[in-house]
Amino acid sequence: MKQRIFSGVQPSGTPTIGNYIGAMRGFVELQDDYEAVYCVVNQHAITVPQDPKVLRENTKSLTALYLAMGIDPSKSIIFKQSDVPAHSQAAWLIQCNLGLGELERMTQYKDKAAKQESIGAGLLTYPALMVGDIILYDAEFVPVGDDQRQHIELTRDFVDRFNSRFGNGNDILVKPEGLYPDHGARVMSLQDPSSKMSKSDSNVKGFISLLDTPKQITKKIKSAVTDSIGEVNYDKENQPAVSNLLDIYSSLSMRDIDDIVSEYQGTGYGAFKSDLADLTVATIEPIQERYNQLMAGDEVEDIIRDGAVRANEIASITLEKMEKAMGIR
Ligand code: ATP
Ligand code: LTN
Repeated sequence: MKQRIFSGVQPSGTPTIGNYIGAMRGFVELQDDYEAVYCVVNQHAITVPQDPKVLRENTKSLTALYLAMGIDPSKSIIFKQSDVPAHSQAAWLIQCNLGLGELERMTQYKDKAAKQESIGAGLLTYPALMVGDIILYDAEFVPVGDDQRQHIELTRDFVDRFNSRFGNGNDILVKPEGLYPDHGARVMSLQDPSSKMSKSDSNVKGFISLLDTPKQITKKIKSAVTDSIGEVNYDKENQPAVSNLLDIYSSLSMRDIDDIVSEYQGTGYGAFKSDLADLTVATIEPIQERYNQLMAGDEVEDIIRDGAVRANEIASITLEKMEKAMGIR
């Protein structure tokens, strides 16, 4: 039997090349070796304010992008989080076994809370929902970007705690491991190399979305911040912005950073940026073609419906085990 993997992306906007390089590209490769479950985590997205109409559209669009990238519903389960009630049910059981201090220490919470005028309680308890996503499917591996390490560690701690509190010597829940890419696990904003590229960034120049037009992509890369040194070098300390562009270049071309650096010696940033724009467009264009076909038909809705049935079957079994162990069933 194949080992199981689980991962999720929030429909809080359109995925960026950061999401693609850091996580989603890997989903496609992994589906041949693992039994893969990929979720559109719409309940996570509502931890910050969302326009209901836009959220519904982004949810369908993200599902179509998963498919357009090459996730194959005959191999993997693709589903929408809110279609499987076990996620919110498990999140409650999990919250009751997590410490407030643990949740307050999460850097994603601190970063996102700092950007909100008023902070919803769900933003703090968000990791409970994420722990639930992973453990409900007995996932052994979770492919994610670097920013999720702390949440994966929390999941591992939770599993140990739950098994020792309620397992009577047995392991009820499976302890997962994070799978992080070797390169591109943390793609930074094109406008600020000290902050993570994020699809919900209010400055759209900071990210490239998978649905940006070739013209927008080229413009965003050409106006990406660099520095006054004027040489293409990989030096995260002194040239963080150029190093970020090199990371993106290397991840998309599968070429070594050193090789790229030597190609652009003495040429300034112009040719380097222009080639990076072409490379990005060439990566994204075929995805967009399939995406447009999918959005024009009914297939996406059918796949979401089928995914919900398959996901419910697995998740309800784990939920029942948790409820029995805790004495509420
Ligand atoms: P939001 O802006 O709403 O917080 P996000 O762009 O940070 O969203 P998520 O949907 O939360 O993205 O993340 C989906 C996956 O993409 C996760 O595995 C996450 O680790 C990964 N990821 C997100 N941003 C980056 C990035 N800048 N570089 C590499 N991986 C990333
Ligand atoms: N928390 C993640 C998204 C996410 C996730 C998951 C990732 C929600 N549930 C389960 C992997 C497994 C984020 O903010 N990037």
